[in-house]
Amino acid sequence: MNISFKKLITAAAALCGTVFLSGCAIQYGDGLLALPSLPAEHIELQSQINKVLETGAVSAAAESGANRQSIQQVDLDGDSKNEYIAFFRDLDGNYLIKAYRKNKDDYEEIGSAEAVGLTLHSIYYPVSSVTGEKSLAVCWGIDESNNYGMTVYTFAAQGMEKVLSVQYSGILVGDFNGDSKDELCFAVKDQSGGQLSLRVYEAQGNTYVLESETPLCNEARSISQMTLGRFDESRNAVFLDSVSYGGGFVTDVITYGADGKLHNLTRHRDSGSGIATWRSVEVFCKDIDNDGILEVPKASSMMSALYPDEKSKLAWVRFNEKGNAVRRMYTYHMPSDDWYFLWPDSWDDRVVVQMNRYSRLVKTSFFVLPDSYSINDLPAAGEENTILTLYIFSGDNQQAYLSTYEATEILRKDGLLYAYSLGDAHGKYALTDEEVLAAFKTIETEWTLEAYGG
Ligand SMILES: [Ca+2]
Ligand SMILES: [Ca+2]
Repeated sequence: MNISFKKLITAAAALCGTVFLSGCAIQYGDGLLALPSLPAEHIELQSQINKVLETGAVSAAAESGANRQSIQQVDLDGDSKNEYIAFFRDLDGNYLIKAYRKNKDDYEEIGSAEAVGLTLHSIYYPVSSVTGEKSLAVCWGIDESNNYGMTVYTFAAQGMEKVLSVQYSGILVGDFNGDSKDELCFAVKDQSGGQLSLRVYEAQGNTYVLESETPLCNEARSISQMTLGRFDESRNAVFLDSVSYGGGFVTDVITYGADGKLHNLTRHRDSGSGIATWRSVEVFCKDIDNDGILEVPKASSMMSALYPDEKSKLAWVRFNEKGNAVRRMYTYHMPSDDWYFLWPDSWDDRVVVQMNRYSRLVKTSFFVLPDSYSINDLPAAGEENTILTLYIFSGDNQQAYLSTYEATEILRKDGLLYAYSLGDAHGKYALTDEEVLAAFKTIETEWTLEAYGG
């Protein structure tokens, strides 16, 4: 190939704008980014890609997940040199996947597959051997109602081979059992009864085999989040947060027992209920105390029948291998307003919450109950009994509100001003300014640190 022809291809590729091999990815839907020119080493790859594009196919990119480029470099065989995987959609609307390996200056095609899917949802490269070989797992949207299918391909001398196809409601790819290979953990729904279960496949040789399966709790209706993390000092569990039948949320915590089988720590052994983890607010499992072990939030207030806002008071518990819950702390969680408050130990059940929403103000009062009171004449938050009031001001006159309520600013975020005021001292229930600031947390800032394996 002479120089001018190479230049021509480079220019053509830049016009098409379809190749990107580094972090500066073009993502369809996220805006097109024109490449001024391609690195010389990739020109031969571009000519392979162009052969596919000349058939009328277009490049395709996954709509979610970490691997969203239409051409991806991955070391599939563990020899520290990257292979290249390209995704296309052909004239008939089918997806086309092609894999290439660099061979001196050339790129040879090492595999090809066609697939039918409504959308290209996400792409994973699970580690399939202890020497670092990877397979390709492609997730497809198959209908409009959050049902997905995963197709898994392995790479061997004979090319790219489809070894597994699973329909699922939730997916997590990670090293669950600690053998340095990634398991494929699917939440699957029984088509007739609607029962959800966790199904774990593991890599064996050049394929994946169903290793174990166990049902989720009866209440679990649809998966909201799947997380791989530790449930005690040394052992992993898959945590599945689900929307509950009848409203609210539940969590299944599933680990490997001493018998090597999956065990669900939160599902009642006899009844199948997961009510021990139920809460009405949309809050999912998390390492709430930052000690490396995940806790599960559950509704906890003794007072929620009398004070409806108490439903947002959560106990964060760990489940041990016998399924017994151990409480770590309480929080007051308002996911709709992006904040929570670490419930002081001294407050126990003697402090209750009332929230009032106005057009430009949300006011949350924490106040002390008297020693005795009548259920027919419930105490309300007032000047005498309030320990702490949290405010969220919105709109234009936030500074004026701050003065009016004699409140102290905590922070400003997304056009909102979070503030507080302390009530008169209430003995052991009283908080200092420092304690308020240490206990107040915003939710969004923490979410950005979490990986969500959806
Ligand atoms: Ca593993
Ligand atoms: Ca923890």
